[in-house]
Amino acid sequence: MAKAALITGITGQDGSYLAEFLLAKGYEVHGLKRRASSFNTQRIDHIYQDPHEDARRLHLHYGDLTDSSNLTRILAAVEPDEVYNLGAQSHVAVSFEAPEYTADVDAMGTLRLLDAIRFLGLERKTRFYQASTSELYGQVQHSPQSESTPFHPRSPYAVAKLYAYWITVNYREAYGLFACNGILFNHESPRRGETFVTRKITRGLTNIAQGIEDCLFMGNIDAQRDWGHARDYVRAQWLMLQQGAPEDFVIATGQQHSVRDFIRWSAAELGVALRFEGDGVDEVAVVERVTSNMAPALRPGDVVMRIDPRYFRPAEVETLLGDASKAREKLGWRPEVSARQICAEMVAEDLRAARRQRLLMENGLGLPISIAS
Ligand code: NDP
Ligand code: GDR
Repeated sequence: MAKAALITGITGQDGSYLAEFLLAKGYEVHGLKRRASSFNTQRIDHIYQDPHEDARRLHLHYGDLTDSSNLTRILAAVEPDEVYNLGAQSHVAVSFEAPEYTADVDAMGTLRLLDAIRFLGLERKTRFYQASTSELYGQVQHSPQSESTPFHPRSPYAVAKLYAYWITVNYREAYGLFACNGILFNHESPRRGETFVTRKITRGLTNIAQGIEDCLFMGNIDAQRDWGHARDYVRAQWLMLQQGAPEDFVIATGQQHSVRDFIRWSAAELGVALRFEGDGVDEVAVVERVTSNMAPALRPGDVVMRIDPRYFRPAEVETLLGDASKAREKLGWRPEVSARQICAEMVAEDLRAARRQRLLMENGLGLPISIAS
């Protein structure tokens, strides 16, 4: 019998890669999808299977982490071997604007799922993965951060995820549930949401290079992150649920770069050398040289990035760097893609989209795309 998995957040970056990964392993994959006024399944359209096909192995269920009765009904119907709780209001800056909703989905949503598993008597059958985060470390107490580094969350998102982390540990200790926290550091891909910093940069700069936009407006470009590839990280999520006993694991590359580095690399992928000038809110990125035909709209002296304080956060996480030794030793996991390679892959994808958009616009068929975050 094929194993069955339920993925909340299947329409998101990680959910789409995990669904592909589990289908390739022969799983029956069930996904929770939110009702929206327009289609929100673009990331999984390529693996969609028609509900009329008898042999299909991907099933989507309407649902929401704020709705217990619906979660209970889906769990009762699917009786999954594995649950991956990836669904979340996942944007840190947005969590300052919608703190209560973020807590409801990210903290209470996790409790609702765990308690539904218990209520249905599935705690001996169903293994549970919780999408925990390096944001738990927030104001970091020690570097690099490992499973034993103390937490100090710095946003409503991180505080909600702290509750989710501990309720996962609690259901493991109290009820013997096979439940694991993956403390994942930032991971990116061409499927990354457009308002997260890496995708905002690759999409913004490719649009600017093609003459679709004029300038990228950024927040704190001194922030330092440990960026890995989402495809590498979903493999770690699965590995955690295949162990003999449930444990929590840090997943990271152990390499750190600044947002400014990511801007510089993205421009370099387009054959554009940038110079950063000025300080603080007056800092700008200026084109120094253009050495390719990928940026026909740019000339030396053009300003392609400015700072806009609206993108500063009320409390910032300045620096994150992970120590994934435990995952390396116990899971045999290691990252295969570097931050620089991820940047190249993202720029290549976004350049294709920007060129398409420019062709449409030149033929009177398209409107400029907004790069606001
Ligand atoms: P995304 O923002 O790409 O995806 C989030 C998913 O959650 C989407 O499918 C979204 O649905 C769904 N969702 C949002 N609100 C609800 C709700 N109320 N009920 C049900 N589903 C909901 O996130 P990622 O794929 O990047 O991240 C996956 C998980 O991992 C998240 O929990 C995130 O917090 C966590 N995480 C991510 C890291 C990263 O660097 N990517 C690092 C560490 C942790 P819709 O498509 O309809 O919006
Ligand atoms: P993060 O990711 O907050 O780490 O959360 P994000 O890409 O949003 O920000 C990373 C850093 O870049 C700085 N920054 C900007 N960020 C955005 N979004 N837009 C900007 O214009 C900008 N300018 C500078 C931020 O201040 C920050 O320091 C992500 C999410 O996926 C979470 O769900 C996950 O838990 C963590 O990663 C690990």
